[in-house]
Amino acid sequence: DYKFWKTQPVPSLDEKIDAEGEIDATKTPDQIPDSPLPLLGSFEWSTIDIEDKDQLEEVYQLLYEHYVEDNDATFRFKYSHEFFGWSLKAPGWRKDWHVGVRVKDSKKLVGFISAVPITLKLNKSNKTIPSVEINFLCIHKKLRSKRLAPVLIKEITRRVNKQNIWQALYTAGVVLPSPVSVCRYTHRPINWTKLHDVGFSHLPSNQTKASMVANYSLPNTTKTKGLRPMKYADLDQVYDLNGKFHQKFELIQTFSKPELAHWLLGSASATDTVSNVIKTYVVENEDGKITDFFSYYLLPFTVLNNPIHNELGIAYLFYYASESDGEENYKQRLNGLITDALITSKQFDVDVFNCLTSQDNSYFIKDAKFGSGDGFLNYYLFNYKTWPIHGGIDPQ
Ligand code: YNC
Ligand code: MG
Repeated sequence: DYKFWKTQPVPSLDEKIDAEGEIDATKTPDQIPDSPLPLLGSFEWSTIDIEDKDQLEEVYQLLYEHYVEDNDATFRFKYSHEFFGWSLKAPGWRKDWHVGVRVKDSKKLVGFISAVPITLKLNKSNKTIPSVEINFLCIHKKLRSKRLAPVLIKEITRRVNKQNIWQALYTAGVVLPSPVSVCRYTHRPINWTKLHDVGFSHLPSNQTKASMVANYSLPNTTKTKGLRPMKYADLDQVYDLNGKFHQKFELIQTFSKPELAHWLLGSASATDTVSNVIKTYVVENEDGKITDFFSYYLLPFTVLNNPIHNELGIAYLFYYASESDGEENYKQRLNGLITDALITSKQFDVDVFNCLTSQDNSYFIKDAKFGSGDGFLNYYLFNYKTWPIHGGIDPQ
């Protein structure tokens, strides 16, 4: 019955939304307490310095063992140190938004929650909202159901409010009051045999293993003329293309150029370092103009209790944009681009390529052989109500 969520500025599940806007009356940072809520006697607050290798390793270990699993507890998200750097050190990041809870005596890290700054934009009402994205809420398995999560949520809220930010975006598999949008996960097998071995994909009774492998086989080379990895020098063009493309969606994140560089190249400034986490490709035409781009991030699963495999390579479709217009034309273009995304992902040991039913993904999901998964992702806004959103939205 949502004892905690009932007390928070979020719409209730049965609420009829009749107007858009903030839920709580406007406050100022000086009305917010200067110190954290007290924790139960045996725990203490601990701001995590993720630039310190040992502390980053502690977050890694906590999430490696206790973070999100699939419904059957066969797989668990495996975030790498590099992935944390990418998602937690976005431009404008703050150390005090990496909040830990430790056991007082042993100093063991048993809880975590994080925020990074983002800018939300509602295109219908043309409203821009400085916000945060909340991620990596995690509590040690032995300390579950002790109402620690609400304490972590209230503490991150306090720290964010202190910076004069009053709205947040977050996603979860669980249903809470109240989703602003719901997307379904879809999966495109790349290495069907391995997916079958670990129990991710099943053999339909009217098929053979060989016919499944043949069905999902992909060429070795990409088809779109002018496709190549994105470079820092492409940033200005990609920025314009992305900005124009996103105008059609109802709820989007807007980016500064350093932010876009961070999210698409793994670094906010020019660098030769290639990210192992985020992969972005552009299409450059004969005149040197960038006409399309796509990106995906790599986030493996730990395979739990399997004698042969301990990791599953997974790519997640991230941002993309295309200049092509006319529905048929655009649909074909998108299909070509996504097929190329699948092909490029093979070199990164990807076993399955995932995407959500967000953005314009319905244009290619079926043709590119993505199948519906059993997982859903709910999108939430904190302290802001608006009508249900279709498509658009951060694909994370
Ligand atoms: C969840 N995922 O309903 P009620 S996603 C939010 N997000 O409250 P307890 C959640 N709330 O129903 P446990 C939640 N899961 O009484 C549960 N809750 O109102 C609510 N799992 O607390 C739940 N990571 O401590 C209930 O539960 C209350 O010990 C119960 O801890 C929950 O990062 C959890 O799935 C999820 O580690 C930490 O199960 C634990 O079970 C766990 O007794 C595995 O909590 C990992 C996992 C969640 C991933 C994510 C987004 C989090 C968003 C949090 C909300 C942010 C609001 C905005 C704040 C900033 C505002 C500004 C400005
Ligand atoms: Mg708890």
